[in-house]
Amino acid sequence: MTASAANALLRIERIEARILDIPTIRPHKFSFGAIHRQSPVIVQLWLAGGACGFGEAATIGGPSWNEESPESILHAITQYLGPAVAGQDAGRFERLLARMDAVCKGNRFAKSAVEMAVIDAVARSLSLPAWQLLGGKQRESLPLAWTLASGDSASDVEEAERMLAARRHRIFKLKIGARSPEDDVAHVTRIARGLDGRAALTVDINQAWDGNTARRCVPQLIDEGVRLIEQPVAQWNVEALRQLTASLPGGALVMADETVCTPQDAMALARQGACHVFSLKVAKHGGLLRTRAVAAVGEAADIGWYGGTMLETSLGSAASAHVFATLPGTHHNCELFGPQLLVNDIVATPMEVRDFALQLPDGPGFGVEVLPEALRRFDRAREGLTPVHVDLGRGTTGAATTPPAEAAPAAPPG
Ligand code: MUC
Ligand code: MG
Repeated sequence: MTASAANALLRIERIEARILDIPTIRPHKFSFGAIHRQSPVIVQLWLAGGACGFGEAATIGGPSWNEESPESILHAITQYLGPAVAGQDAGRFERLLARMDAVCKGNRFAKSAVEMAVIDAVARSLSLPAWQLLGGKQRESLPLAWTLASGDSASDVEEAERMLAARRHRIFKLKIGARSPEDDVAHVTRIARGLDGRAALTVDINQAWDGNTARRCVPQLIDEGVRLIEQPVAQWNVEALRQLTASLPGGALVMADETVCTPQDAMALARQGACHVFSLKVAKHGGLLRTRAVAAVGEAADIGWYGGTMLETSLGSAASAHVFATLPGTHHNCELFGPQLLVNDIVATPMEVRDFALQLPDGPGFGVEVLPEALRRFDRAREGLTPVHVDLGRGTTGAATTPPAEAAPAAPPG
């Protein structure tokens, strides 16, 4: 086949996008509120040669984690990004990103879902795993963290014990920042003492503390054995992040999450020595290629990386696993546990978790097969659900919660 005939097969023919609504197995509590369901946006994209690819962008609690929401993502894709890439050569990834940037500023989550579907479709049309288009894999598996975020210390310890016994997770991220800093330190202390050194502990404060609170409380958390401190201060508060990074005792590490989105953010953090680790997330960076760009800045600045999640289904999680598997440099595990937090999944066979590690799926594209009937079943347009709002009351009390009517009853994970 000539090169131009092969290129004709890669022409983008059609794009569809929809919001799914999938309940979580239990309320998941953040500093800013609790969620009871996830609402990923799923993109389906067809090439002229017949290949079909899927992409996903998941936010958390509508627009409460950052500016984008499932509704804004769907709108950006259907009104601007889809038309900008339709009819174009899917194999020219960077050119497609430039076209999307030309019609739409920001909206990185939305762009990431389109780029993901493009890369899946091209990889499938070549019968290759996506990692081969992203630089080649350097690892087959990644140690997998789980987030303890029920809000209750005793339930969190029980949940962690089940995960340890099943050999699924021995790295636990504790979500704090909703209560008073003193109550949070007490909560972490109870969990750390309950687990008694049998697991690695991380905390994610999701921007809740000011610099003084972080300087006062982070050393107390480190005394209890916490080794990775994620986004303790507001996204803009790079100076407090820098001071903390410069002063942390005992080999503990500061990780930027909400503060590091673009390669330029990464560069600014690197110049100031403002963190030890970047939490990489495909959606917040605007796609798989830009995740690699942020990782490259980190590598050049001797900043480690962590494979972050926005609680995607198996589709977005597998895409993230593919790009993370290609990255060089020092990694600090991954947290692609979204599929386990959701009551339902949308793929035929989820990624395997074995011996505390996520195994990279190696089939064509992202190596997972999306089930069309699952897309129909959870489609918001069909279910008639309203946009998801983060639950403010429940996020701050730490009290037991009742799932809303549309959520299935909580089942114990593991
Ligand atoms: C975040 O801020 O890191 C990732 C894991 C989890 O529990 O929440 C997310 C978002
Ligand atoms: Mg985080």
